[in-house]
Amino acid sequence: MNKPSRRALIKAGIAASGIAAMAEAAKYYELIPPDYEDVYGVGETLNYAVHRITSHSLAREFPRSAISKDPYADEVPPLSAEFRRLESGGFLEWRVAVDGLVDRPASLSVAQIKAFPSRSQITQIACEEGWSYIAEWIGTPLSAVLESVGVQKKAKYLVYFSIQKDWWDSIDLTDALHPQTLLTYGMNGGALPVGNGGPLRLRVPRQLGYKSVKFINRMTLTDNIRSFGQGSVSPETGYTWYAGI
Ligand SMILES: Nc1nc2c(c(=O)[nH]1)N[C@H]1C(S)=C(S)[C@@H](COP(=O)(O)O)O[C@H]1N2
Ligand SMILES: [Mo]
Repeated sequence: MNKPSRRALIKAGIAASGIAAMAEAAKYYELIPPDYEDVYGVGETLNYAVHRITSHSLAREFPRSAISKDPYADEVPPLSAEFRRLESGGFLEWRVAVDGLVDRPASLSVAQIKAFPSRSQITQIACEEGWSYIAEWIGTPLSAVLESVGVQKKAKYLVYFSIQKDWWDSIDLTDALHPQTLLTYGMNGGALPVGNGGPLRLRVPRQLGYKSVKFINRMTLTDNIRSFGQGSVSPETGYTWYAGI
């Protein structure tokens, strides 16, 4: 059977019976976020599905003159002795593992990440608690890294982890392959400061700040996001898994 076009389906759905049809469409296209079971599940599903079906937009990029003077480094709990050891070695030994549904699992150093094509962009990072700043982020499109390891067709989500215990998150492949999703190692012309997530931070400018996880040391591709709880630490504290802006 040919799938009806998503837009046609949604238009018909909205005309016919609104939310119920929309929810059916979301199910049909597997647009159910991993935190759908909590109190706000229906809302989360509709929000995510609508974003995915109707917009493939870019996050706003700003001129250099808009860069914030003082990029706010949100406080993180004291970092581990292992982190401090890697930091004192200039992060030469830092590795990011890329595994799961890939043809060639890899363990990449920061230098290897820097050998990919680099891109910089000036975007805003916004915290759900109300503050934000604009910075130039320098890194490599995550898509380049994913291409190099050969993401398997059945992969649907990227789950990414921080060296910081209990910090991790996930995004779907639409966002993982989005041209503005960068694995960053630089900020405002210099190295990415530790306070802002150095040596490696995943910048996901199409979503709220908490999806931009600092100190990335592992990324895994999966088709089974349910095996990762609600897909993120955020839903456990009441924030949505999909935090599109
Ligand atoms: N590893 C890690 N990543 C993290 C966090 C954190 O505590 N640990 N905080 C998140 C939240 S809630 C926000 S709003 C941004 C803050 O980014 P900033 O410190 O550059 O302002 O980082 C996100 N990434
Ligand atoms: Mo935040």
